[in-house]
Amino acid sequence: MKRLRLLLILIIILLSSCRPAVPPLPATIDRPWPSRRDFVSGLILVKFRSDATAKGIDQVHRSLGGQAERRIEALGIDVVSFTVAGEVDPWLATLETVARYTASTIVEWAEPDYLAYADAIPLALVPNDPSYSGQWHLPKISAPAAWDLTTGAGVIAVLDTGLDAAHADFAGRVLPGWDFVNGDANPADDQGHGTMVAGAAAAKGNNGVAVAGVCWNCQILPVKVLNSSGSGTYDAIAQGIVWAADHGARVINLSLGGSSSAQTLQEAVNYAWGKGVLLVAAAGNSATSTPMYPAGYANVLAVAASDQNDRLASFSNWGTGKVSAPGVGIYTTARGGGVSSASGTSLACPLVSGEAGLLLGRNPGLTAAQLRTAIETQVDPGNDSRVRGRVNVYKAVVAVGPIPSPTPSPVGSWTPTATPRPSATVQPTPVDVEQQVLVLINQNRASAGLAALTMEGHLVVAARRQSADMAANNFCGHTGSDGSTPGSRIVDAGYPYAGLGETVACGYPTAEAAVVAWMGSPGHKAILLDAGARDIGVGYAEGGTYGYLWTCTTGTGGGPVPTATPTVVPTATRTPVPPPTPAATPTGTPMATRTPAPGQYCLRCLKTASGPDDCYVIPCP
Ligand SMILES: [Ca+2]
Ligand SMILES: [Ca+2]
Repeated sequence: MKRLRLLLILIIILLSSCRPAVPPLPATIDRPWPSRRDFVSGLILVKFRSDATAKGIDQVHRSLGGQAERRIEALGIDVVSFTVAGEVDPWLATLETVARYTASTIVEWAEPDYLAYADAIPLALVPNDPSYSGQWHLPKISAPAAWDLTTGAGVIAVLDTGLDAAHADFAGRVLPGWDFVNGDANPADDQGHGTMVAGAAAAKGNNGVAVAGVCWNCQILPVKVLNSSGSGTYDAIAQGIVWAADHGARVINLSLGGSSSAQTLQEAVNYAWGKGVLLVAAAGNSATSTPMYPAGYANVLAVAASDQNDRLASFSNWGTGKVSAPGVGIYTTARGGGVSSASGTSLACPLVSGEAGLLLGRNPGLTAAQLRTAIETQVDPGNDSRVRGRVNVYKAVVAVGPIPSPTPSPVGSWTPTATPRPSATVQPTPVDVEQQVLVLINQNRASAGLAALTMEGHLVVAARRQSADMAANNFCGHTGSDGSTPGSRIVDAGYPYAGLGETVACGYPTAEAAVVAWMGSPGHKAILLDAGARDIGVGYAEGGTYGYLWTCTTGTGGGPVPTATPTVVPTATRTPVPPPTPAATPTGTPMATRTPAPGQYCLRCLKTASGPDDCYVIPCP
């Protein structure tokens, strides 16, 4: 018996030593893994480094048992399948495959392919009659007054279960779409959710049929990303977002959400936002302030649901930065014709997408950021402090103004205008773009419920020093050509050492592009959205092969060191701030901790997949 046991142990040892070598796991995983229900078994999403060769990628797939299924070309993300053996827990198999891919030197990152769900709660069908009288939500948001000024314009992409394009309330306004669930050109609705959502945004009004939407003249781009049971993969949603942005959408409606944040979804969102598309998403129906995705991303306008008394709907997610729109008992278009009624943030979301269409009808030149600002600021207070306020369509339409009609010149005095000057000669000055960065960062902070940062003269000196250094010496990073660090530059500038950190961006031609890039990167975003930050300095310079060099230096407030001689007078508008709060401990893998004099602070750099590391300045442990 004893011999048998020894033999068994020996066999086990031999089996163990025969296992193929597995690359080491990454040192840390910087976010909690989501619950098991939220992923697709046998699929993961992988981003290879841009310098990876086809041969290298093929070797990785072969050694790890993966197979490339398709590629989201614009994002450079591969959908990879792998076999899950019958006796293995599919979730653990997915985590292990993700970890093995992540450990490859030619992989930037890998993640599970998560699932998102439609956010509507269907109610009873109502008779197929013209039902405007039941549409309480339209007078509530002052849509009738807005229709006197415009009935809208522009393309709204509806990423959902598809669309019943034969419904009379969409006649003549449905563009050719795509079905990313079944891989065909017919995004027919096999569930009903998408048709309800599209009608809330854009059903034809005043046509004697069914219901009225908010934007009567918007074109609808149907993109099917949810299946017949109302769920969809992040990979399909990301493909749909990219496709819609590339096919003329000015607005993308996302009445869906998943509990997991994911790189693939975020990169798709940033791609569309970077192309000037407004993304509007349902906040979720979980009655929590915990974000759902894509609603939780900085570049997405999240919409909560309110009721007839402007209170938050019982099911609605909330957040102080979010707008609300009616989402209880909403009459809208039904699959197969006629009218249906439903509740959910899925119904609140398209009212805001329709609002964006009305704003575009009033002023087609509005940027996505301008649309968002008008929608978020032109709200009524509502009756619930858990959200920013309930949208008011009329106020927003008035706020964006009529299109200025050109003043006719008297015929006799008309002279040919000079050749337009190249845009380079009318570039904003560095001070202008530095201010733009501040405004954009503060918009992102407001969306996250955080206090605005104040431009601080000493930090401006530190930030401009780094941007000028990068421009003059043609590099992109945190260590200056003179050996200075973010921390030493803050101290040199005379700011008391309660500094937080520095972000740099290289090669982004506009303030908006630089801020979008920062917000799309978890490390940079964490610095700029740090709850403990009070002050900021922004520096901008041009030069070198990068062309455009941006630096933001943040501090916890407290103003200049009393003994130092400031080289720049702090701005007059600066208001007193509370005593500095301790800097948040950054997450990630500490790669190096240096302790520069005078020893009050430490620089902690986090390894990034490509480019310079993210560095934070923290109080020394
Ligand atoms: Ca189809
Ligand atoms: Ca109608």
